[in-house]
Amino acid sequence: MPDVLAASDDPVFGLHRVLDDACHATRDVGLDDDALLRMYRELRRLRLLDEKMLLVQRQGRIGFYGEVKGQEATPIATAFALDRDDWIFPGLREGAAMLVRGFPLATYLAQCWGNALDVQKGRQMPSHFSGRAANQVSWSSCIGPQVPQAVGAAMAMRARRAGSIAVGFCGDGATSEPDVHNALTFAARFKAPVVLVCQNNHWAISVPCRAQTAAPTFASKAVAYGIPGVRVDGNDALAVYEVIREAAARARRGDGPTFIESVTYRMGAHSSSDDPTRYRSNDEVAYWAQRDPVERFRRFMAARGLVTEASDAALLEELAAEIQSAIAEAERHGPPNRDGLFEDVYAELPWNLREQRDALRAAEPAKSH
Ligand SMILES: Cc1ncc(C[n+]2csc(CCOP(=O)(O)OP(=O)(O)O)c2C)c(N)n1
Ligand SMILES: [Mg+2]
Repeated sequence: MPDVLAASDDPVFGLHRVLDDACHATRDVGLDDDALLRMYRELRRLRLLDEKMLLVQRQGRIGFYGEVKGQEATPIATAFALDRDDWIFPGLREGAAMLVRGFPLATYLAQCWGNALDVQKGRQMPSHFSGRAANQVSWSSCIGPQVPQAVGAAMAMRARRAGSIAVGFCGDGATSEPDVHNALTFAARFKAPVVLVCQNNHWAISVPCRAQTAAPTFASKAVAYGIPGVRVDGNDALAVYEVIREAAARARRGDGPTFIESVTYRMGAHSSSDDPTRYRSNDEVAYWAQRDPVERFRRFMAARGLVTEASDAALLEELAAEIQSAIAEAERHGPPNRDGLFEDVYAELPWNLREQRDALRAAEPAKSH
């Protein structure tokens, strides 16, 4: 197998890296030790969170879960690279960006139960994390729409002179959807203050990324849209941080969008409903396990003297306790208020919905309030 993560300077055909093969940083990306430790903690937390939540799903306590395993660097480094007021439009695997912004873990996890603690009031499938308090919009389950949504939001913010930008994510599979093409055309033509990121994790469920396009790389598509494209090592959190920061600064300056291909690998299954052993080889998985983004960052931190075996063990213990208590808190809530079915669409309920709401209240008075 050719080395997919070999460093190269060409922006759209090469690969932008900061960590070298020995996991040393080839330059300073402007994060101090405190920020690096926080970034490491977030990477570790997300890896452990997935592990624990998958067990929760297997125990039948939630119906579905979408793991991020192997792709943690992109959502975490993106959140570090953005301003707090910027809007995030995640796809399936970037929802945890909002945790970096301090969104409470139990409330975040309650989304998977769709219960009374869930800010979405139980209206979404599990693993569709969002929160107005964190400026993060839920993805739509359909593949692709979050990209035009990010472009529209970015243009709206410019019209309001808000000074913020938007970041929209999609997968390699989503690039075959018309929504992504429409969004890129529009964003480029109107210089929308947006950053668009394609996480090329090499698979769209069981379809390999090479089956999605005849283009040699996803980043190279940017050339035809007339905007800069960057192909970055998505398993190198420092490289992702650097390119997102630069693209965000460009968008904020009014110079328009950037299309970023983050080259990574989905180490786990597509979701808790998938069995990847039916369509991909163990050799491929082993190749990428050697390039695990969390392990590479740990090695970088250890070489810098910021992480030791003892500090790592203590961190894992602390994170396990934090996650366990957040899961217990999330799970303890009852179902959402049934009246919520009629809220948040109409300022004033039309007569037919009023009738339905009243009928529901009359049928189950104890549960509807
Ligand atoms: C419009 C649409 N078509 C098909 C699906 C079914 N589906 C769900 S996830 C997925 C694969 C997405 O692959 P990719 O965009 O690479 O994202 P990844 O899951 O790899 O993060 C598909 C086909 C869907 N949700 N929406
Ligand atoms: Mg994919």
